[in-house]
Amino acid sequence: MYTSLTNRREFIKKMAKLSAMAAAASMFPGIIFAEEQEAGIPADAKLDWKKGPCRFCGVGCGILVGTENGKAVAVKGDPKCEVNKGLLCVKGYHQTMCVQARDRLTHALVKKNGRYVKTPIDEALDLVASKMKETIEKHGKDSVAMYTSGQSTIPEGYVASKLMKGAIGTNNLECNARLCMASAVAGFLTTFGTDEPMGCYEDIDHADYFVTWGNNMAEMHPVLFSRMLEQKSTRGAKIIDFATRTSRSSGASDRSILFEPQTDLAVANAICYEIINNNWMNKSFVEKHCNFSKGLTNMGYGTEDKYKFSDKPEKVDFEAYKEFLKDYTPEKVAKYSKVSVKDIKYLAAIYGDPNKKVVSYWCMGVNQHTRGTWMNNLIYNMHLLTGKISQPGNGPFSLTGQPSACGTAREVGTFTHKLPKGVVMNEKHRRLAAKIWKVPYENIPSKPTYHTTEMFRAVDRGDIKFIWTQVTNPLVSLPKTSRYRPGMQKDSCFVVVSDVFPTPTSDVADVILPASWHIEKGGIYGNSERRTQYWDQMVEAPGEATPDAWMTIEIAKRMGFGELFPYTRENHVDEIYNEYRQFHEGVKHGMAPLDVLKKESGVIWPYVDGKSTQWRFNATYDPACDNGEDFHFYGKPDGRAIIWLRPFEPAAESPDDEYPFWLNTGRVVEHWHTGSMTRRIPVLHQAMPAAYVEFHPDDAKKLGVRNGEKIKVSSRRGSCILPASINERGLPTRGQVFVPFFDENMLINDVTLDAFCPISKEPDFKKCAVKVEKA
Ligand SMILES: Nc1nc2c(c(=O)[nH]1)N[C@H]1C(S)=C(S)[C@@H](COP(=O)(O)OP(=O)(O)OC[C@H]3O[C@@H](n4cnc5c(=O)[nH]c(N)nc54)[C@H](O)[C@@H]3O)O[C@H]1N2
Ligand SMILES: Nc1nc2c(c(=O)[nH]1)N[C@H]1C(S)=C(S)[C@@H](COP(=O)(O)OP(=O)(O)OC[C@H]3O[C@@H](n4cnc5c(=O)[nH]c(N)nc54)[C@H](O)[C@@H]3O)O[C@H]1N2
Ligand code: SF4
Ligand SMILES: [Mo]
Repeated sequence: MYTSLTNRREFIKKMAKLSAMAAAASMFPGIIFAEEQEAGIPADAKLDWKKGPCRFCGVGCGILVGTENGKAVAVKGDPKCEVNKGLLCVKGYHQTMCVQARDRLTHALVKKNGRYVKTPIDEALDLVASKMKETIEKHGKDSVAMYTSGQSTIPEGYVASKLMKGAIGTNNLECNARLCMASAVAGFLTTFGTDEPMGCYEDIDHADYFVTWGNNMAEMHPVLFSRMLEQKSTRGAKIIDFATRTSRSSGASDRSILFEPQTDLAVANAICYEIINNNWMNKSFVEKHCNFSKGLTNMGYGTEDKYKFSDKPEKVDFEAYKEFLKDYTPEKVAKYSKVSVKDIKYLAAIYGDPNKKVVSYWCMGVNQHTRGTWMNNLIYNMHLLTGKISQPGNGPFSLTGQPSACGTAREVGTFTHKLPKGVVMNEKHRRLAAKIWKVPYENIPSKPTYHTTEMFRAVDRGDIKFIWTQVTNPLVSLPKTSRYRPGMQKDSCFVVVSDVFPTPTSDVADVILPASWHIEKGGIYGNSERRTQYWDQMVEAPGEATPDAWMTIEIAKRMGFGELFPYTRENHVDEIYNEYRQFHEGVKHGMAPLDVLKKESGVIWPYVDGKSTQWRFNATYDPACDNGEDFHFYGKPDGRAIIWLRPFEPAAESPDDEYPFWLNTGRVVEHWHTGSMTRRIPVLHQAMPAAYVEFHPDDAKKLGVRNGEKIKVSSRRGSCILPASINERGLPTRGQVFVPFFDENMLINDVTLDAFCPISKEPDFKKCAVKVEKA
């Protein structure tokens, strides 16, 4: 029933009557608009349509899934969902096709004498629970760990946290969102004292300029990008792509400005220098609502085995800030950023013009950065200095990548230091969690243990002896997998992997648990704009595949914690949400009740008196502002946001004589992360069958490299052989190569470096030094 990609293109050509949105969509081939979706569905089909969020990215498009005889046979965009208004991208439209893959995990597999043996799920769960218990008895609570995901649903994250932190009493719970938006969180907390964006997608309808800071929205947030294109074609809004690589986003932008990797720190400071130097600063806003602070510098890159870091921020005055910025005149910065003085001044003038509304967007270029927290702070600086924040069309907007990075990883808090409300270090927060979870307060340890990279280092060292991964594929997605794969293969650690397909991670598992996929279970996600999205189970899961939350509950029961997990299999999503919601009552973070979530295509929090709060910290929109001022940054005790003095510091590893190229890694529109799902969707796999290494044509010429030629990319850590790509999807700057990480046959993370931002602990997948040679 799905239209093929070729039919689809034909169809696009034939489409004459286009809405403004569809017109924008048709400018970009990754987008599928409503009429076309309908055309893929036979007119006589009697389908039962159910709503939910898309399985894939953090945009959080609403989908409608059409089922017939218990099978999902069609997907279309939900026209009622404010996020996408009926639009979808290629991944969204074809998503349910992955469940038809022949190698779907339908039964538990237990490794016996080196071979996987099909095992009844109850027996496999018995084994997992007894191993976990035994390990705790022998080696203590901190010898067991769970590693989960920003793609876990809210109930899944919630029961994982309750089991690990509340019942067992260890903070060994992390998730892949550490690799993704930890720097965004640290940025929010350091600048505003409270997490998540203040604005919402409606900003797109009001902004005059969109500045993207090293991300590729045309491929990674395609439906939002098409909303921006719509504003470009209807209102003349402008898109400025500021990046280290020419991508599809650059091609569709009004201006593409390239910079040398890592130097975004310096350019942001130069923009602030210009804002102040030209008297573009919004003085009254800064005087009323901001403080200035500086923190530790030269704090290292976390590459040592056990890395400890604690910052001691120091308040400074405006004069000190002005003095600090003197190192960042456009002339000085142009020299090493390779951004011209003219372009720096052009960017500064956009932020500085009081009559223009600006939204900044960023994602992994800024977050996966050894100074990722600083880079987040610096983007806020530009908006705070000009007062362009928390108003329709004006604001810094940190994009999330995964469908529930906000809802689950950040709000439920599946990080070592987090609780559903607040952090483990805070006694009040521990007391609240203990009360709602009905566990003794003393159960919840007050010290964080391992962040992601350290967790896998602890597995490698033998300190963690049991690890359970859910909804993530770390042996493809971790940095420096050349170290962590052998670590996970050691006999010292019992490895449990829950997935829907076999992966390079399940290859090293002692037990593989078969999970139900998205529409085969109910769930709740939270997208980039604080929108909570509910869906019901739509089809049955195959074989003994089971919802992740239910498997966690079954383990908890088998470990003797049954009383704390009194949920029913049929209704556990609702029951868990009702319990979880108690953590977030009040004007600052109130969440919508279930009946509202069930009715609507997503609801933005804070949900107060039956209404969503679209712009936080602005008294006109946000009932939590209570200091009598027009703006109130209530995350900070004095209600003021912080403008940070954050210098430029070099990357952890830079090109040198032996390894002369930068390696940048990332994604393509067709594939989702490690490709486990999208490579099993025929149209997506055919459209992008294999990874590649992308060269600048000048570098390719110098090296005599031709398209398709096999190239060995090596670093100090490992190597990977890939076909060369020149003038195809994108174009790195000279001296840089780019490799997407979706292909498990070409593991580029064997090459990447596990250096991280010392504040957020998020690794820098975007920069390390490599050499390239013909293989
Ligand atoms: N199709 C598709 N969409 C996805 C995903 C997917 O796998 N596939 N994944 C989702 C997830 S989880 C995420 S996190 C997002 C990621 O979304 P993006 O961040 O947009 O994508 P990436 O390809 O990871 O990052 C590429 C960008 O990193 C920038 N970069 C490299 N070095 C630097 C630097 O030093 N500074 C700055 N500022 N930028 C730099 C480059 O300019 C490049 O544009 O995508 C989400 N959407
Ligand atoms: N080189 C490089 N590496 C990177 C990045 C980069 O930019 N460059 N980006 C990093 C970022 S931002 C991210 S977010 C991570 C993502 O890294 P991962 O989370 O490791 O990647 P995914 O492919 O999303 O893994 C999700 C797994 O869950 C499985 N799955 C799907 N649905 C379900 C379900 O309902 N239940 C269960 N149990 N399993 C399910 C899928 O089959 C898949 O194997 O990668 C990081 N790694
Ligand atoms: S833009 Fe993201 S949420 Fe929307 S359809 Fe595409 S993958 Fe799904
Ligand atoms: Mo991500």
